[in-house]
Amino acid sequence: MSHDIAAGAIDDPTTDPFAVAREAAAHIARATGVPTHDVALVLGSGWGGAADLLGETVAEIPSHEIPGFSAPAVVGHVATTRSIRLTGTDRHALVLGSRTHLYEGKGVRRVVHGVRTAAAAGARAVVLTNGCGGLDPDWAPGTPVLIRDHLNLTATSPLEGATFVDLTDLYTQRLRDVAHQVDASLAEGVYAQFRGPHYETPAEVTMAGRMGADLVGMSTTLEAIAARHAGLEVLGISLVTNLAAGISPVPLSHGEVIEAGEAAAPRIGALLAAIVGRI
Ligand code: 8IG
Repeated sequence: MSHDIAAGAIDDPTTDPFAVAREAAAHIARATGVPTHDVALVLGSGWGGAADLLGETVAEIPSHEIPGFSAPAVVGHVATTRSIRLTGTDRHALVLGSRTHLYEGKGVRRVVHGVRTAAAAGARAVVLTNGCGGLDPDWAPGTPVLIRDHLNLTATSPLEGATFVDLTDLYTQRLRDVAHQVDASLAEGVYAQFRGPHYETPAEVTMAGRMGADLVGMSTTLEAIAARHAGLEVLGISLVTNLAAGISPVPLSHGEVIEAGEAAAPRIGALLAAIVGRI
């Protein structure tokens, strides 16, 4: 089938990744019966159930069947893509239940394929969520934090060639204001993306803090850049699932991440539903 050829070839330099994204959007429209989506969400670590309160799930499809998408690599991630009709509206959210991480080694095009597909599916805004380490000892595991700006420490970009994109208001003030209307107490922070998959050393966390980071993680910044390039408004929300290495007296574990996500699920689910309803 033609979409398999395009999907397999997304890393081929002669393939247009935006053409694969259009194919993926066409597949989603066909498989969900929803011709266009209005907003998209990417669910990171700890956010698995957080979209359940958005509205009625109209369709749920295995993500790996969509052209250009690959199977999830992280335990605790959900490998489906859902179309949800937002409660009380005729608008639809496209919920990507997992993401491809840079550390998987599949290339940057795959990392940002989800947001490009969301744009091709008609979305005007994307909510990028993640689980991350926090540098502020006051942010207990389970604290949601709005991303105000980022440090892309991956030494790469999703954009190819002379594609100069302004990132001054990347995590738009407008959407952060919307989030603050829902919860005025939401903290904001600067998110630093490391390549991973190892967590940082305590020295690297100190470095990130001196460079201005409040949050450390392994996702989001490349997707945000690609989203802005594709014309999407971006809202980023991190769930602090652990104190960053050296801030916490105990070593980091993925189990702790899953636990913090489960404990925070009701709060972040309600938060997400209220925010997306107002976007
Ligand atoms: I969840 O402490 C989660 N993801 N880089 N550091 C990095 N990524 C993370 C962390 C963390 N916690």
